[in-house]
Amino acid sequence: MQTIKHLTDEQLWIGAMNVLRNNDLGGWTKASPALYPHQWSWDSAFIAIGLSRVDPSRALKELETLFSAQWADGRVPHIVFNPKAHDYFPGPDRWDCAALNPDASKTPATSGIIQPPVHALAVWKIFLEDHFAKDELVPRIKALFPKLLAWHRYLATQRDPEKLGLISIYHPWESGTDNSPRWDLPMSKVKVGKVPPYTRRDTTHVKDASQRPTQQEYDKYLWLVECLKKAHYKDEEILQQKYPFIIKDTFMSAIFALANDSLIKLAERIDEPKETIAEITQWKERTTQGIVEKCWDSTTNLALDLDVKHGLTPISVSTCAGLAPIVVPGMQRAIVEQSVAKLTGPDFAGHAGLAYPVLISTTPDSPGFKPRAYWRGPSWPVVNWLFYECLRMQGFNKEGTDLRQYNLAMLRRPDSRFAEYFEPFTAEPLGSLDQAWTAAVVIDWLSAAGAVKGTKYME
Ligand code: 2M8
Repeated sequence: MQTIKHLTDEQLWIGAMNVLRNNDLGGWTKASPALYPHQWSWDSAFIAIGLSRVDPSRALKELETLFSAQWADGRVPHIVFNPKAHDYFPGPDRWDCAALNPDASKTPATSGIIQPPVHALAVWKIFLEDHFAKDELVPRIKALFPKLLAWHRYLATQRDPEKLGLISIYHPWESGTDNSPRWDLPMSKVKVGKVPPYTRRDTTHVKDASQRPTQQEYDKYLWLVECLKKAHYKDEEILQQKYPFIIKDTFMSAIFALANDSLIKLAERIDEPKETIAEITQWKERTTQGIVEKCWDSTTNLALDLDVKHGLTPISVSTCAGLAPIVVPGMQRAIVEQSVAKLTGPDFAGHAGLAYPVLISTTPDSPGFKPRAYWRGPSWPVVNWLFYECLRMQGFNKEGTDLRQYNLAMLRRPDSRFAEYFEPFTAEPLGSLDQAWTAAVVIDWLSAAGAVKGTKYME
């Protein structure tokens, strides 16, 4: 039997640093070398978390660059386009945001939708790293704070007009878990109209099409973009029109609660007014309540998304998003315990036959599971990182540390190459290699484990 020679901590560290350096375009980082040549919103937040361990100033710059493309209404677009990259579809012309919405960023051009708000957590991490140094970044953090606040206010108001504490999304791309079975039922109700012709670019980079969404799914994604354009990317118009896909996203909402917790801690440390802290606290508490009262399903022990277009019907699927309560600070203890049991149990990380006991995106026994397909089964190291972080936040140190060590073991295989996602039963690397956020979480994990220290990010 051939034995695989795993990378040492040192080799893994050097590899991760090089992935980040090679994707670094000066002040911001592309999500991956070829498949994703632009700046993605939540990728940048995770990248900043990794960078905070080696260069907090550069980490902050990542977010300052992202927020320089924030819209006047507070939204942070899911993609900030790199004007030099033309090999991604849909690009800025297709989104056409600046022509359709006066609040949109003109330069740089952006998409018109959002992604989960991990940013305040990243800024909090940067603040802590900087604090151990000399608090040099505080003036820059103070300057960024109002932008973070405007982003959260956009989410709390425009994306939750019902004040349920739950964030509405208008497109599977907004969830970050694009092709998850979470969206199968609501997307099956979307009837595709006339989509202008287009050529996909993703399948030229990922040759095995089974790892990417199907053509039918892509047509629907593009149809929703046409519908958003028709509504000028305006929340009021989207809500008034017969816009076909609006979901209360439980995972996005949980991340919002976590980010509000970070924003409160940040606000306290940089002496923001009491009223600001009270406002953010209200958002955080409302979300916690919303998830418990509306999303938690005690039959399956999962938090479910709700279909707004169909009377807030819970969407019953078994995906990692259902473990959202673990992400919510101050969540009821019994619900956290049940969610942790679910995460470590036979449906997810404890499933028989997994190559490594890590968190997979969809449970193998559920409809819609596909072990190689995008968000339908494979494991994402970056999602594992989020749950690792939150397990520890909830006091489940052993479970969190185990998750970190098993992920690192998988990523130490020489062929892992910081892939975007991994087949659960074979640990085959899938999607893009050299994915920036995978490298970033490796840097954070190795730092947390005390494994490697002291390399400079850039000379
Ligand atoms: C994937 O999404 C983009 C669209 O936004 C794509 O497939 O083209 C998702 O995994 C998303 O969560 C991620 O932010 C993005 C870049 O890594 O890729």
